Amino acid sequence: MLTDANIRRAAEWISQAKSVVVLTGAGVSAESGLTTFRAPEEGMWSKYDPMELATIDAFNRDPELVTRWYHWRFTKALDVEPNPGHAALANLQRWLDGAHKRFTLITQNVDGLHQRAGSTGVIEIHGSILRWRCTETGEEMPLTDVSFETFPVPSEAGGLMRPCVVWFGEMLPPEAIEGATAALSSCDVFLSIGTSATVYPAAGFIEIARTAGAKTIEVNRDPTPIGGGVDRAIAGQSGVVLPHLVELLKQMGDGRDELE
Ligand code: BV8
Repeated sequence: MLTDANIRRAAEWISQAKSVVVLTGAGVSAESGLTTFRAPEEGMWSKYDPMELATIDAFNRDPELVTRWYHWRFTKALDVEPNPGHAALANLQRWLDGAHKRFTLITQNVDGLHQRAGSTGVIEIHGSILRWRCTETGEEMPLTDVSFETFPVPSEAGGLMRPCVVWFGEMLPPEAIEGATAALSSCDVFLSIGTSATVYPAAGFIEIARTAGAKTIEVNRDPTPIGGGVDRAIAGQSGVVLPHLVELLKQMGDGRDELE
């Protein structure tokens, strides 16, 4: 079906919604220049599979390698800028807030770009590479308080510093799961954006929304396992589709001036 018709339909559903939940994945940061989990990386990291590195086993086996990988990732994340897709989601939140509708952004991304674009109350279900913690005490601190003079980074308590991300095989933060589940269970529109919908439990979030009776929309560059089951599948880049969606909301809105 024509993408424009799909985007218009999605905008109509959002304008009539009382509660909107968005789940984003690495694809939303792709247009900022951060590679996704499944696109091959260039340079020295091209020979490594992120799915292998993002594990507690990899960290225990080679803490220097994994620490260097995260140092390289957060250095890139801090070097790039949020893209129009991030900005559109922050804009959408302002519009929905202005219309006294609920909006929840759940992200699998750990790069902090949603927050830098102005999104607030972001549920980081896989944590953040901008916070690190001691493996011994669990004490968390911002990246700025961690010294990367040596790899791996020793902690004061005699352990190592690790990023506050959820590795494969690790539990998601209970408060993130609670917040996400509460929002999903009471939403009437759910958007899955820039994710391959292959990592659980996030990939199962759409089922919670569907069970709650929500309209489901996917915005993704490539086909995914959930594309065949959503109410509207919009093929395209989030940095192009999302600003268009917000533009249509402006036209539908009753002169709300929350949209910049
Ligand atoms: C858990 C943080 C249970 C780190 C990440 C064995 C043991 C335990 C669990 C499991 C197991 N086997 C399987 C599991 C479950 C496992 C899982 O789901 N595995 C998958 C591979 C099958 N899940 C877990 O382990 C989770 N924990 O289950 O714990 C438990 C219970 C009790 C006790 C102990 C444990 C933890 C999962 C979290 C892992 N951490 N990240 C880091 O970032 O370094 S996941 C990682 O993948 C990232 O967060 C990433 O976001 C996420 C998903 O990937 P996507 O975001 O979707 O990115 P991807 O590259 O795949 O896709 C990008 C998409 O964007 C593509 O479709 C592309 O087409 C599209 N795109 C590209 N450009 C654009 C675009 N779209 C739009 N516009 C564009 N411009």
